Amino acid sequence: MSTKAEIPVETDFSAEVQEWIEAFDEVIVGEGPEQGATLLDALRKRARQAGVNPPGELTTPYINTIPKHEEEPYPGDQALERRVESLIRWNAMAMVHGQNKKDPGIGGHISTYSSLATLLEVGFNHFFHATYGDQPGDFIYFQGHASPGVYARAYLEGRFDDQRLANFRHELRDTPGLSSYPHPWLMPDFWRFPTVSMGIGPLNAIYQARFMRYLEHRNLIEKTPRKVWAFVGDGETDEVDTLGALSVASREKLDNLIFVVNCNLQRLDGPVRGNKRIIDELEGIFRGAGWNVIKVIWGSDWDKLFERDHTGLLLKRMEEAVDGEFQAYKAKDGAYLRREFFGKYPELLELVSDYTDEQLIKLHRGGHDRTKIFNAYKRAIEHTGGPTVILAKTVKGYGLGSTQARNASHQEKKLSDDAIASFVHTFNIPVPDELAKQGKPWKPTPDSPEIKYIQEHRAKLGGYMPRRDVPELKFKAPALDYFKEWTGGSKGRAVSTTMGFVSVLRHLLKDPEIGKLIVPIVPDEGRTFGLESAIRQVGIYASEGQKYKPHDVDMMLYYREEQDGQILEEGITEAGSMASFTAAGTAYSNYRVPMIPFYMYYSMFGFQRVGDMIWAFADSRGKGFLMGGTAGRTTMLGEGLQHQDGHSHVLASTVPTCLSYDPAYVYELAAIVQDGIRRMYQENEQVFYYITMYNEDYAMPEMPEGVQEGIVHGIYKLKAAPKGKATAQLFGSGPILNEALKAQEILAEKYGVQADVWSVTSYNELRRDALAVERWNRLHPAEPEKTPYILSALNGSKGPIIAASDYMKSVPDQLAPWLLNRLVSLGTDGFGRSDNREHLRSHFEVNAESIVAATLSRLSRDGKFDTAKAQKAIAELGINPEKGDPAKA
Ligand SMILES: Cc1ncc(C[n+]2csc(CCOP(=O)(O)OP(=O)(O)O)c2C)c(N)n1
Ligand SMILES: [Mg+2]
Repeated sequence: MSTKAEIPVETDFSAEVQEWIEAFDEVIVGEGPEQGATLLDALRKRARQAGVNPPGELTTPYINTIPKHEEEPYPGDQALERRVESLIRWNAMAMVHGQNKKDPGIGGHISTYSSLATLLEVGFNHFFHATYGDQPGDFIYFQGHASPGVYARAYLEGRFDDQRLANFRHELRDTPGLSSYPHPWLMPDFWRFPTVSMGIGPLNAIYQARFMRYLEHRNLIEKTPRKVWAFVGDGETDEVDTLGALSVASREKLDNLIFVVNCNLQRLDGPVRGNKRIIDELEGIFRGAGWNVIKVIWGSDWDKLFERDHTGLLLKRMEEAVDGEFQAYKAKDGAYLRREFFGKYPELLELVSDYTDEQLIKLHRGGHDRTKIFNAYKRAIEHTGGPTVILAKTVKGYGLGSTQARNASHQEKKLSDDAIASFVHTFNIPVPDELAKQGKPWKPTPDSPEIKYIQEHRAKLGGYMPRRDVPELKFKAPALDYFKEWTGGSKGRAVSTTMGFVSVLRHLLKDPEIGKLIVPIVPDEGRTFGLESAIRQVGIYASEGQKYKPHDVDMMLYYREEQDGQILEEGITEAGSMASFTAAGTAYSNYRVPMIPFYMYYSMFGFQRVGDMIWAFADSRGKGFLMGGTAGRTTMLGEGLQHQDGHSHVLASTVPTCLSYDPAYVYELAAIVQDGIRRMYQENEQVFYYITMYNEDYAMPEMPEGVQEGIVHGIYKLKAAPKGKATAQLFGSGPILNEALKAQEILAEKYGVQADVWSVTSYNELRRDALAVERWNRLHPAEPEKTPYILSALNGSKGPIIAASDYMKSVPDQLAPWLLNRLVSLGTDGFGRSDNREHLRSHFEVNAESIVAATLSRLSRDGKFDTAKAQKAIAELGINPEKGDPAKA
């Protein structure tokens, strides 16, 4: 047992507190630490009873965080706002309902918005700024499935007419449609942030808030009270993406970030936490991660009951009930609630004895109570030093009669006539009878009090939301000449394309015009790519600067963190890095500053790991460069199966706006980057780039004359057959181009076969061009045929084509339909292995010997080379024809 003397004494307590401490010490010393713990536990419970939330506890009682006596009165006209909200509810429902009547199966959702309506409306009327002076306003990430409500508000505001609503999920008609969910690609004047893939919205919102700070700290935008609001489903919090970056927000003290979790207790199939309470769980998680948590659980009409209850039983009963029960209370009637909830304790039954069943069922949840929501939002925007989450308890399918709080609510698209009648009655909708019966959208005239009210409130907040605009940018991209150090070759020095890229990047960072716009992003791979010099040059962004003296401070390339640092060193999070890339790549619209992000990462951990984030980036009309480092299944040596990427180019080809390149030489890479900046920022094309870069060192040649066009289109002839006319064509990409060049020599010297060598920088782009040309030809049979770029480039070159790369065979195979000669693809299908490049290339059959063997074998089958000689050559080249297939190994 410890003695009093052993307990270290805190001296800075007040005398009064000191007495308490001494008393506590006595207990520990006299009765042992267990008794100390019991005492603490008792005190904590006592504190709770007295309404004191002991600091350090992760969950608090199941009541509103803001007590009634601290509430401010609601600043708006509640009755009028309720009417407006009812009209929006009506129109959202009528739009989805009508569309499904017209076109069964077209889908749409009514239950998500019905739970979210008040949470959004309080924001639209009192909080969401479209602008701050001449600066852009707040950013709102809407729950994707609540889109019908957002459209219905825009309809009341006069932004959409009846025809536009009639085109909900009818996007392919002559007039503009309304996309199913928030998609900036489909509605570029309206939506800013795609959110419907669960988890992507909240993750992007966190990094958006941080990127806003980054731009402020770097003096690229003005500091404003601008907020990022993310409306998140409670079911959506199951996604690791939703909760995985919470600590970023608290660490970075993002008080410009507000999450509102719509806790309607349900997801698609059923309850989110039937056997527990999701609000408690989320409170613990967010609080533990350092967020300011505001719970909005009960509506104002419960306040009276809490005041009446002197037994503490009401709270006790609430904390006994689980979400499955809370859901059932709203799916059933007042009698059920009385029996099952209040009925457990006679004192509680007594508490509501003067309430009718009708009154009981109308007891509101906090997320449907304007005053509670207003106060929570107000606290959230006033909170400083960190992010806030509002956990708002709501009812899924609120007010939708027999659809309310049912497990099947989420899928509900159409209401019965009875349900419509009850809807009109519940919300007291002033819609004319005829339209009500037909379930048709309706709005009052522009001079009605409802419309005037919302117009005035929006005008006060700077205009309509959501809205996306793109300012005209006068951007002048550097010409190719600007990169002459890199197009000039490495003068015999062996370097990698990665090293080449980093020096191109450093050059860009120094540029007096566009240098400040460059955003290098890296997930803890800076050293892998040799970024140390850039770290020294522009520093790593650290919102609080560098509070410590780095151990390597006396070295030239020390680890430099700065409040205005330019590099985003994200730590080990490809998803987070992608979110930063998204914030930076859309800054041209969101902040009116054309930031140019270069996100460098292990190519293996890109498209296949965060592919959905990349898809959302494309939907967002993002611009920038994804730089897939340590690329190639055989060039990335040693690391084995999980690191060696031989397929990211296949995946890149699936994203419509992604232009992907696999350059072999630094001059190719420089030409692609130059063209990319021009196309994206000067010509304002809606594309982005994926460029693979490798870590194999070799001498980089000087850029030959006249190849710039070929590089950006995807192919050019690098080296014609050494002696006379070629009878075979060798395609190479990335470092495997060097193997093709070696093969060209072996073929000529040992086997007397002449071959041309082509550098293919992008099969994906060549295929897209060929598909577009083919489509045009197909649709214009009477016109002279156009020729795809690949065929004009080849210009009648003779002989089979042997295409080798460090990527899967399906990459070159994409061109097969258009090539006039037989294509033989060599590639890295199959799982990687840990070994050196020589063994890897031999294993995957992409080395020079395999290219030679493939060429001779093809020529012999075409009757252009002796078959016995071809067989013998395979042995001479050291290839075992009976070895296992690497694609299956
Ligand atoms: C990544 C992903 N997985 C699955 C879905 C399909 N889905 C759409 S809504 C939904 C349930 C949403 O529940 P919740 O987040 O609680 O939102 P609520 O509609 O209840 O407000 C699911 C599973 C999706 N959109 N995205
Ligand atoms: Mg839900």
